[in-house]
Amino acid sequence: MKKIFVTKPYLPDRVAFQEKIDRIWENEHLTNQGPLLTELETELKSFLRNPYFHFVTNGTLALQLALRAFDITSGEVITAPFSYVATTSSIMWEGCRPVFVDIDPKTFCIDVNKIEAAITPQTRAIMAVHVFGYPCDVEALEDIGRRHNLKIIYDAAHAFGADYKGKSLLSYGDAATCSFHATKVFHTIEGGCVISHDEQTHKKIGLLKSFGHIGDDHFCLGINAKASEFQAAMGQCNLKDFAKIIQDRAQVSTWYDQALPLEKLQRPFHPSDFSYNYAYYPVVFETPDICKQVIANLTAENIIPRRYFYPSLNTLPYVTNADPCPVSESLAMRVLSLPFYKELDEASVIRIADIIKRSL
Ligand code: T4K
Repeated sequence: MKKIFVTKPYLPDRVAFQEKIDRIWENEHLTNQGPLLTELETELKSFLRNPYFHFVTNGTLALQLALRAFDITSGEVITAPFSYVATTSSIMWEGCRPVFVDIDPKTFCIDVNKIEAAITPQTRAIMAVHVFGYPCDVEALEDIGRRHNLKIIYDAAHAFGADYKGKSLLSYGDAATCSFHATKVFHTIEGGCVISHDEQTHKKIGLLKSFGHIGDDHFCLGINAKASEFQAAMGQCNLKDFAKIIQDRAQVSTWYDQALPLEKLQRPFHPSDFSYNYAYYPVVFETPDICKQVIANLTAENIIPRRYFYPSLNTLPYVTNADPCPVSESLAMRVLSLPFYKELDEASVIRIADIIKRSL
């Protein structure tokens, strides 16, 4: 039987994609802000209702650029331990120390009530994560940032297409980043973006992502985070199909809701005035042993879920002097992201749910 993985990248209509590729052949412009990428950026600015948008080559460099945009290359950055490793690694790669603040047991996002106790004279920013595409407490974070003069940077890698209180989740904070990796709801094979809110920061990110120069004029230290026309071609096709992708993912989510014994599982908190993008379908089991049993039983039937997110990042082997984060550490031992993608059919969802029911 064919394996069912945690996700399957969306592939657009091949003829539509070929037409975009033909344009690349005609233009003979492969990268360095080509015409297809410029068009895609315009479409994404309009989709996200924000003109201060930069497409970059992945969601990790996006995080690094967001820190650099505010000259944060030393000191402490307060962050959430329950996320993909890139949230922490980007902070460390930029020469800062991650300071972990535990998560809220309901939302799985950073616990805003514990942040202020972690602020020191060395704190430069707060990098919070809209984990699985669900919102952090953005109002409380904005208030803390304002009162302590700290930049709020959101790792919104999972949040493309999620709206909270009438606007995109990507429009909160001093800056927000997203990933357009092949495994994401909207993807460009590899890709990502940085969103800011003023002309000066936007211009700075533009320089930083492109070696710090425009033609012969060199302004600052930069890096290469530029994207190719092939990424843009995939992005243009996928953005056109995005509404349908979300609609189909919502259907798969409903099938899971109906088939799973939800009274025995925990799911992330869904606040009011929030429109979800169906980025992931995580479930939390009562104990680590049950979780391990479910993984074993699914794997035995060629179904490969993923432990998004394990381990809790404060326990990474190269992180030193991190405080314990009991809520995150416990969640990381009990959480599983179930297979979840547009083409997953109802019969497969029922089969997965039956295996889980048997394991419980
Ligand atoms: N911040 C957060 C909160 C993030 O979650 C991420 C990335 C980032 C920052 C950094 O963004 P990027 O720099 O990646 O743009 C995957 C993704 O590679 C990663 O982008 C994502 N988060 C993370 C949550 O998941 P892995 O190591 O789990 O991927 P992998 O290769 O094991 O793929 C998962 C499954 O998907 C495979 O078992 C099979 C299927 N698959 C995958 C690919 C790539 C396919 O069927 N075809 C494919 O082409 O990290």
